[in-house]
Amino acid sequence: MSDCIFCSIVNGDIPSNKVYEDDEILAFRDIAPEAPVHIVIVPKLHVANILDLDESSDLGQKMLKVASKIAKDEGIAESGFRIVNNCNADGGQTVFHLHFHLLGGRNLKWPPG
Ligand code: IU
Repeated sequence: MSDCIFCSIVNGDIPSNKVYEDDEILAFRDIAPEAPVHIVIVPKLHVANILDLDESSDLGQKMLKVASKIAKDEGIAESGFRIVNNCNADGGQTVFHLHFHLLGGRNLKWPPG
């Protein structure tokens, strides 16, 4: 999608601090981190949010597996981490290209605000 910021990051028009990439998924460090480790995991395919994920697609599962792998690589697996998906206005979604946040490196409070 031409006016989507995460599509521009995926296609390289906007630089990002990449931590993982494969044929279907890109992960990069959040520009406004909320924790010492804050990584955004996105599908390369433009999907607006989790509601638009095709039922037959295994993309969500693959994104979660990537999140776990990155948590191990970043050294936060043992201490603990959180995977977040914000969906639509009340969920706090600001970028309408599906993404999971991987947060860790500090004691995260519950519930989020
Ligand atoms: P949200 O769940 O849609 O609110 O998350 C969007 C995130 O994308 C948010 O944490 C931003 O800081 C982050 N982000 C980014 O990492 N790079 C960007 O160019 C833009 C947003 I725009």
